Amino acid sequence: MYGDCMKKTIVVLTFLVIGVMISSNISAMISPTFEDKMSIIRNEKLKDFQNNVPLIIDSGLYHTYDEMTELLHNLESNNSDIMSLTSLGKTYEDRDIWMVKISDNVSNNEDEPEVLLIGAHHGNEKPSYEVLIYFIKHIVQNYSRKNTDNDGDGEVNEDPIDGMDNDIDGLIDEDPSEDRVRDVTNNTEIYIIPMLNPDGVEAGIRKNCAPNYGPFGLSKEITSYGVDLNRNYGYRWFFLFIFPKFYFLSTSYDDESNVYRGEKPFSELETKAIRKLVSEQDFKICLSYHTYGKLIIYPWGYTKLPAKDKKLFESIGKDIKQINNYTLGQSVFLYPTIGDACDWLYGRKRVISYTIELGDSHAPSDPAILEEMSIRHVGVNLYICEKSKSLKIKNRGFTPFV
Ligand code: 0X9
Ligand code: CA
Ligand code: ZN
Repeated sequence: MYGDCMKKTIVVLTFLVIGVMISSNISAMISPTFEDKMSIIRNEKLKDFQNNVPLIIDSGLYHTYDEMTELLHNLESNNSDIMSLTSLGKTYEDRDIWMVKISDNVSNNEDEPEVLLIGAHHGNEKPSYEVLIYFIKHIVQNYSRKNTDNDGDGEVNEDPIDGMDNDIDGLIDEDPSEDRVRDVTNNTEIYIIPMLNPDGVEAGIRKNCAPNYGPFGLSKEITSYGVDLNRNYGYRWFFLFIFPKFYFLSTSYDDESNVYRGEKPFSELETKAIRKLVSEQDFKICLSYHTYGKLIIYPWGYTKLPAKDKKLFESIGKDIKQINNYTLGQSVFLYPTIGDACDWLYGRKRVISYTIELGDSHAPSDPAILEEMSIRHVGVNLYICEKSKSLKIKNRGFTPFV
């Protein structure tokens, strides 16, 4: 009698628990809240960090480093009035880190707001450089073009790249404005580093390919290869020693780890190159492109405390969200980490910086998906250039400590 009752209770309880688990998962799938969405992506990413398998694809869909280099040289020589190509220095494997500048009077440093776009901190995140190559092409192809009826419907510039069907013809963003490209090019200075980590891209891996000599560089022999460049920026570096549990899994001083931060801040050639560029220019906004998760995330990433400019991050973020329809939030709620590009850019220089996590895989094989993603982010990039003109941020260059 007693045993029966017990059994029934256990069965009922089991069903109840399963029921709650299923329904909460289903509700997360139907109307994911910010936290639901973040926890799904978080789990996938933290798992991803555990595995070191290089990404091998040769679909021809993505540029190799050499193809990109050749393309950028060609674009520069055909558009030298508005585009310049410079090397920010070499990587460990002797590849140039290319930087494209786009502006009118491109060889002068004019008093125009400066915007920074970076791709491929992580070598296995293919779309992160493709969207920037596409953006460069879009600008040079449209700059000198008169306003065009791109979709042949008798109207001109009636559907700009804003993620909306402005002329209600069932198509989205099909007739962008050539004038807009001209205006942005003439009134801002756009610095684009499409592939910050070319060695990682060629190897198909997340980290770069430089040798490590133990976690703190103290070993005589090479112990492993590669640093996670998006952990190597020097902001709040020592927090890992104080709060190791908080950052567990997302950054590490184990040099074998996929999220190894490097022996010291800015130990890597690639992050040094960014630090130098940022010290010479006065950037207003930065977008750091990654894959994946369809996220727009902003500082802080190292603490749950809100940034001083949280309202501004939210308001610009909402405009970006209009265009790409991604999830917006503070990056710490993806997972806490130390030394990412955006925390340093904002913490040190008050550059309004976002990480954009593109799409839902590291290398979509469908060209239509890549194309759609690229067009949308032409819209995003143009928008932040326009926005940079009206941005006034207090305390630029101010850092409380470290
Ligand atoms: O972990 C990263 O570097 C970025 N994600 S990725 O999957 N592309 O590696 C996101 C960094 C965002 N910053 C924080 N979450 N603090
Ligand atoms: Ca200019
Ligand atoms: Zn990344």
